[in-house]
Amino acid sequence: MKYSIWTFAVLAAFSISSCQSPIAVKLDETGIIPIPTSIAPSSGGFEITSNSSIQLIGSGEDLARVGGYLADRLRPATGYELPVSADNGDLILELTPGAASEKYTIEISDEHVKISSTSAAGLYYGMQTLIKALPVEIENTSVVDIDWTIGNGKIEDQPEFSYRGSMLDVARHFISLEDVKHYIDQMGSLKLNYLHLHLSDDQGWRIEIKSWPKLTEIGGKTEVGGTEGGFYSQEDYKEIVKYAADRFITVVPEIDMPGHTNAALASYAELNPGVNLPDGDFATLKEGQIDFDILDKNPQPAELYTGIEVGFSTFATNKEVTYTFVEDVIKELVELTPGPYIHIGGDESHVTEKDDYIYFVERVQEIVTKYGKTSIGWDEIATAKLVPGSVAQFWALEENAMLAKEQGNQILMSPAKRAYLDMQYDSTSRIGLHWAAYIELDDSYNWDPATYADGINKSDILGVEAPLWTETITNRADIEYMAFPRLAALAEVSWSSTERRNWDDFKKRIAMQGKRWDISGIDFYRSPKVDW
Ligand code: TNX
Repeated sequence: MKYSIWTFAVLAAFSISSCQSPIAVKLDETGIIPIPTSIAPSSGGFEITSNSSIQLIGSGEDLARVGGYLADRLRPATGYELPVSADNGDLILELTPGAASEKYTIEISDEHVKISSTSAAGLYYGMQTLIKALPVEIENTSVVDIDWTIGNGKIEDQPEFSYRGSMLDVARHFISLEDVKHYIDQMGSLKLNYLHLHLSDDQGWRIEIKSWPKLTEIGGKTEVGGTEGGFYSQEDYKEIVKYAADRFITVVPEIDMPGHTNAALASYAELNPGVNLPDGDFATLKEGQIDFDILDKNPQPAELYTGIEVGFSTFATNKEVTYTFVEDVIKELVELTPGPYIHIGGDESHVTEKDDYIYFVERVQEIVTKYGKTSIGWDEIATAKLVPGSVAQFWALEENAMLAKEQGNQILMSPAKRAYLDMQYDSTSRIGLHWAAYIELDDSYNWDPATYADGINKSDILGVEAPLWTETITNRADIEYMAFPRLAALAEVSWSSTERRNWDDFKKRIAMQGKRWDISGIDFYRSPKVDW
């Protein structure tokens, strides 16, 4: 067969031009989640090649760490060396002067990709965006032979809310250190920045407290269903805090009280009110039938509880030992927790008298303040007088959110009907609860925190958090099935403005994200609302 000179000329011209500007998916047609503030595509594209390298402009440990993450994310699938240095490179991370903010910019041209921000956190978020602008094959852990191209253009991005969180309930079913780290990785890739750990509940106490060792010896032994529980040693907890902090995620530890405390009540008899509430029927006892004084002095420890009912336990709010205990616990937690918040729970204390509840919440807030931290509590705490700056986490009652607002306090938005990751998708979901709602993917996406509750506006809101309660969740597969894809939807609710968000567009992007999850072995729920 003979080729004319023209065939070669055309081929040569094509390969020269494709070498200068490779064919790339347009920047605004990639599957970036959360959707950035603005994406301005331009013609042409950038290609990562075997000659590429990463340049760090600026100084500091955090910058070097982000540079390392970028190399770690790119090396396995490209197979390229991608050296990291301060000298030169076509993949540039630049720390710019100015007040640290989470805002970042990415410029992509034929010659280079440059991510700039005034903070390492901003560069980290820019890096996450860059990864999602690359072909999905980048998620592979072994070499894939394709062109690693990105469309040219400019991305400018900054978050809508400063608190973008998720909660893991490690009390109902204990979650291993490894699985928590895996979850933190996913959070980081979605630009979430607060991990709330629900460390104690009726079914388990999961954090070592050296001054009250029976909390974990006894209270940590079991979990829902009666299987073996577990707890984090202080060293384990520090490891979680560090792993999260390295990914710009702040840990918020929660000790739920005065209700949801059966595990502590089983560990220490003296924390119990006079009568053993889970067994004794307090309401039906009549005067003279029981000597309250004697019982008050000799309370029995509660039995360990492995069911999933709520609202039956309470600390003795009228005894000083309770406050000594709470102070010891908070003191140790504060020493382990560099972040600003301590979560004091406060939900569903159905067997605590209203006045006792208010007295308790107010005293515990004072203890948190004394140790230099800010308290967060479930929305019921707004029925008490809130310390200035403390936060009410809205989950159920709008009137409680209003009480917080009226006191001048901010609200963290976790409406159960939208943000709860433990709610079933529909009646066929293999696990999950549905007391608040069935939450399909579009339900978790299509809401606006700033208009969700009457009277609660954008300026009243600290941010958004997606809680994963674990009554029905026992392992990593269960976590993934409930959290993904909804966590990605909620990450976009917390990061991206309402104006930028669009369900039809999200549907396309989440389908691309699904391909990434498939490659990295994350077994997400294949919502029928999406063409995966
Ligand atoms: C309500 S939300 C609770 C939790 C349960 C959850 C299950 C909240 C503050 N309290 O104790 O685990 O429902 O969906």
